[in-house]
Amino acid sequence: MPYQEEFLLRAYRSMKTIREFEERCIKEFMGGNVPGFVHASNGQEAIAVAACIDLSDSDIIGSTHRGHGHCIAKGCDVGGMMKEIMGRSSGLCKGKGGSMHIADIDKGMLGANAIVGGGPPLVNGAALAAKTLGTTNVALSFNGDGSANQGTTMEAMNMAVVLQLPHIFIYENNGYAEGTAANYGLGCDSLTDRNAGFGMPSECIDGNDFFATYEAIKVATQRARDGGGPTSIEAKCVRFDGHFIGDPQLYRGKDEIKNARKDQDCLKIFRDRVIKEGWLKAAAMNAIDKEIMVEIEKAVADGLAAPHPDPATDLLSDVYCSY
Ligand SMILES: Cc1ncc(C[n+]2csc(CCOP(=O)(O)OP(=O)(O)O)c2C)c(N)n1
Ligand SMILES: [Mg+2]
Repeated sequence: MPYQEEFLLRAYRSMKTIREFEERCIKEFMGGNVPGFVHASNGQEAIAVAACIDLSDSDIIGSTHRGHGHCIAKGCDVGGMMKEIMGRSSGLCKGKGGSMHIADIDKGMLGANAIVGGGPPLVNGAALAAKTLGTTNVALSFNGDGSANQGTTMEAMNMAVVLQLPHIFIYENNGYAEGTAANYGLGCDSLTDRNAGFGMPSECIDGNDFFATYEAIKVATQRARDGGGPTSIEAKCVRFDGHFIGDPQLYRGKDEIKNARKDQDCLKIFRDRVIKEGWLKAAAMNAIDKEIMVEIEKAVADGLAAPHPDPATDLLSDVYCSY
């Protein structure tokens, strides 16, 4: 068996936790329990987990506006995240960040980022710190197909090549930037070829396939740890929900999502593969499913019961930080 059972169970647990977390966030948002905007990443779980599963807390990731899955895959506390999304003072960022600004430096989670293309320059900083300090740490940025067109993203790719930074640029190409299809918004046929033009190894893989994604990112991560510089990985994937929760999605084809949920569900694909290969038993995964449902139920109950920040004491704190 090419993978340890413990590794496969951990991968499944992480992906399934993201799926249930997102599906529950959608429900709670629709029920009026979540303020602000929420962008769910259900459908894209395999990429987050494949990218983060081998990382340590000293490896850094930078996320996007669609960042819940990246946080969970990097080890952020699910209860603390739910409280944060609900705007409670015991949330991971004291309820002041919400869905689009979750960060947990102790876990190497530099932050979600509401600025499209805002992440890669920050992640370059983390990668430069690793290189300057002579560690073997790596830094990964998650990017969308839409953010690929931002100047900040392209500047960051160029600088990562020039400085040979240990930065892996992961492009989650879910086919849309808000309501604009990637085949309209990208002025080239292949994001992978465009990124190779910056002078870094560049690969395109099926992001619905956990194993293909894991193997590609593993090679890129090892290259970065060995001083071989940055890599671009484009992972083709599917966004199961709208751009934001509540998006009517009138720009998507009839049955597009129904068909994607049937044929391109990374969790189903993972389950089918590990059962077919005889690597895991369905019963072991079903048991994990049950544990996750309990964990999510508790996260929601705790979140709803937790206090909001107190304007009298919390409004003006954390505005500046001291070094
Ligand atoms: C600098 C900037 N421009 C525009 C927006 C508005 N906006 C938020 S998400 C988004 C689309 C991003 O698409 P993509 O990078 O493909 O990520 P996805 O939503 O598909 O995960 C846009 C245009 C923004 N938040 N920041
Ligand atoms: Mg996109």
